[in-house]
Amino acid sequence: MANTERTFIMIKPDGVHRCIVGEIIKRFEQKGFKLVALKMMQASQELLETHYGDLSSKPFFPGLVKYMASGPVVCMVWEGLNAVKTGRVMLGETNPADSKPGTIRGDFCVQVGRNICHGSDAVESAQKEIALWFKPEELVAWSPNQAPWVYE
Ligand code: DAT
Ligand code: MG
Repeated sequence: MANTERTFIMIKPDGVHRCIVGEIIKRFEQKGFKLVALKMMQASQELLETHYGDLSSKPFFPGLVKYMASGPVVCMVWEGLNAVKTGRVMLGETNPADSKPGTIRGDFCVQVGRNICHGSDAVESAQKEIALWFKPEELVAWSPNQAPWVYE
């Protein structure tokens, strides 16, 4: 069952403008995770305020919402063994200055306020975020041919 853990990964407006969408999708594909849902959209301020609700008291909150609403985002659900934790490792630290080379933030950005991608931080928050950003019918049920080569 753990192989069906799901995480919500979002490419932020800077990642879209800077043409890193394909690179980020490539990394999750190549890792062996299964793409369950994918869409590009312009997020509303209301949706972003809900998504980042836990951070509403932070001084950077208004700037964060403005930045996230400043352009399109690419929203994805990826599934696999330890998808939440491993997804966060693949993204790197919140502050790109602390992110190791080889991680997405470590390789492609420099400042915390322009860190190009979002990833759920726990299984519970992943479930909440997936339900917030996707309708149930947008999650696609399918069996990748590679599954027996990714999992023993
Ligand atoms: P993460 O995105 O790694 O889960 P978070 O949930 O603590 O990090 O914060 C959400 C986003 O808010 C983060 O990706 C970038 C922004 N942010 C966090 N700390 C910040 C700060 N000190 N200054 C500016 N933006 C910040
Ligand atoms: Mg977070």
